[in-house]
Amino acid sequence: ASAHSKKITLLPVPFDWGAGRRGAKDGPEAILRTGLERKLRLLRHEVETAPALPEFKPLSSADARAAPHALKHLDAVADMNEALALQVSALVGQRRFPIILGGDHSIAIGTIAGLSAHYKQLGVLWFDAHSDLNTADTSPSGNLHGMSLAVSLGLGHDRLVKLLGRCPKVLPEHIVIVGARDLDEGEKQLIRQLGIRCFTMQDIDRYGIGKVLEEAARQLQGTDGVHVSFDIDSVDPNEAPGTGTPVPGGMSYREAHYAMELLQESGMVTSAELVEVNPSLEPGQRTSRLASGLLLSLLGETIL
Ligand code: EXY
Ligand code: MN
Ligand code: MN
Ligand code: MN
Repeated sequence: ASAHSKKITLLPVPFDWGAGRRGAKDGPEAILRTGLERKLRLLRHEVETAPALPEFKPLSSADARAAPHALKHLDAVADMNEALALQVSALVGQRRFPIILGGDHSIAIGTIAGLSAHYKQLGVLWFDAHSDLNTADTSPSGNLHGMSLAVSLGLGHDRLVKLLGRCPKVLPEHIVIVGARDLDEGEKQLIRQLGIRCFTMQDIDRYGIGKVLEEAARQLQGTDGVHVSFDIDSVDPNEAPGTGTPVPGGMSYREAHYAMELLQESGMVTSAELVEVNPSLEPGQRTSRLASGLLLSLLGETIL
């Protein structure tokens, strides 16, 4: 094995009750079908695919019809994330490099909770068209996948922010958002108020993705681990049509790949998750292939 070879565990999380529409629970299977495990082995990593997290479902459809300002499917989201946090924490304890396959973006709550049990100064690189910084008070939808980053900052329902005890899981200055282009008013306020580093699509247009990643890395200096939370809707819908909340004007195929290649070169990344692939929303496999390819770039695949 080469100097950079990692002990990787692919952890499928078939969950989509944090999203407004169903289907992202089939993301992990679609991504794995691209041959991700085998291709990671070709990069000289030791790779295992863990059994999928059990499916957590709402007990009744009552909370599905909840008022706009309620937290939809809170019980299912909380139970799933507790199980996920324990698994992620165990993997890091075994010195494995976890790659969590979602699933909607509410799974970041559990992933980050699990990581924060080991990394006291965790850095989070959040690739997303959105910022997922809503709270019950600001959310226009009640969908918890739009609140996961806020929860990790300690803002949200008790059952979510206190997972595994420590709260908050991550500090505002250790978060960098990349690719944002659809922010709610309350999210914008929170970003300004907390001084969160947020590179919008305009920043990527202006400076280029390379410079943006350079700045992001500078911001995360002094962290003891860096988690890449990659929402596939950060990429343009032309390249990633199979996702539940597509927003025009996203990162190009190459911008996304180059970001992953730069992160690989930096050697700073200690875990990753890939979320919001919804295979039911496209006829082919374009989006799951893209997702798989991005993870491969992050883990060392090169063009030449
Ligand atoms: N900001 C909107 C909401 O909170 O409902 C949309 C959030 C979509 C979340 C996606 C997956 O990143
Ligand atoms: Mn997201
Ligand atoms: Mn998103
Ligand atoms: Mn610091």
